Amino acid sequence: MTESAVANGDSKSASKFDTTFTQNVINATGPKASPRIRQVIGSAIQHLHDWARENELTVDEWMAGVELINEAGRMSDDRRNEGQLVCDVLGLESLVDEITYKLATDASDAPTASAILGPFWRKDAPQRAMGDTIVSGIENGDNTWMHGQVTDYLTGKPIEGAELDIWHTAPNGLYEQQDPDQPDMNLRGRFTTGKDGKYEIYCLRPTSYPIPFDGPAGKILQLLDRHPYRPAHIHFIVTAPGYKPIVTQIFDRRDKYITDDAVFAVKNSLIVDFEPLKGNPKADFELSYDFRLATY
Ligand code: MBD
Ligand code: FE
Repeated sequence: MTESAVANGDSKSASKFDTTFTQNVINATGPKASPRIRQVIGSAIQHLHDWARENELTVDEWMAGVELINEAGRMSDDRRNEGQLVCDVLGLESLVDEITYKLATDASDAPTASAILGPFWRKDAPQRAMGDTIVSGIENGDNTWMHGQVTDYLTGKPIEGAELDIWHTAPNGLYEQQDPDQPDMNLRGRFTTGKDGKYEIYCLRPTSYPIPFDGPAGKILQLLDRHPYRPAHIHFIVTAPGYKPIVTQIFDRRDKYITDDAVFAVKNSLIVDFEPLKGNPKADFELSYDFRLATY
């Protein structure tokens, strides 16, 4: 390739190169490959080849990438999804979220916006009674009374039987599965709304925290001269019979990293205010937040 091809930064790279070789690779796809596989992997091969050509990728650079992928695999188990974390720091999980949930816009009368799942959700979090706390064994947390309503976004009607699956980090910045000192399933729970669609949960006002940076995701951050912090956030999966599930997060407006999330997940409509609360012996902060669901 030529210097000028690099310099003018033409992103429609397919035509810049003699791609007979790339076409041969794509054309090796057999007749039994499904149309979607043919399309998506064929396109991935095209982009990968163009990317290698555009950057005149060296053997050492390519091998460093291979090693990074292998290391992510070695580190991953059911407590840690390093491959997902690598995608997160590259913005890929947030991009796929954006592509998938076009309906969930930032308009205030739209369904609640989605946000990425991240690597720390666990299935089968304990079912808890409405008004219970998800906090156990933590003395130094900002206890918060979180409450609101789950409604149908079109009719405004309360949704009975909606399940809120909630999870967040401890003040030390760790999810329970990362932290041997926390009880199993701490700071997680599933709550089901009654007739009025209302919920209340005692949780903590979370803090900003660094995503695990002792592996490939951290290596990428370091190479790019980036920090590993996420703004304080609480994760939710909200489901209800007959409604589209929402995977989302809410973010603390006053957090230092609110405009600088290491995994690019913040959306305006998901930014919330924790208000100081007086006269409740169980909490120092109040957080009011409603979830609006869409039918299929
Ligand atoms: C997290 O806690 C998280 O929520 C995401 C999306 C990525 C890394 C760590
Ligand atoms: Fe998280």
